[in-house]
Amino acid sequence: MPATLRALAVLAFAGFVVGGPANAVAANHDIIIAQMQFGTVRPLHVGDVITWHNDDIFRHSATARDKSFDIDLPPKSQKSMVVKQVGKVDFYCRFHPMMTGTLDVQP
Ligand SMILES: [Cu+2]
Repeated sequence: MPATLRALAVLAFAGFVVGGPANAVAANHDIIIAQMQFGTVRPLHVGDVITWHNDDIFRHSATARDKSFDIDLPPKSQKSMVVKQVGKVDFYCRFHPMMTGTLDVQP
């Protein structure tokens, strides 16, 4: 193909790589714990930050079944963590095992 077209193709490819999901800006996600339940968890990407908010008057935790994280949350506290692994991770509260949720992490 002509050199100019090839250059355009290379530029287009570079643009795709730079703008691709791997370089997406990390998003912040708030997961609210209230009335003994974990709130909505939106789809996540590696590098995103989750801030867990415990709005209850009880102590809770956000504990991964695969032990990849274990966040202790005293009443009316909040803590942040960076999402590091791809896949679905089920989590629960160590103090109230009926409280459960799932992180769905894309690359
Ligand atoms: Cu709890």
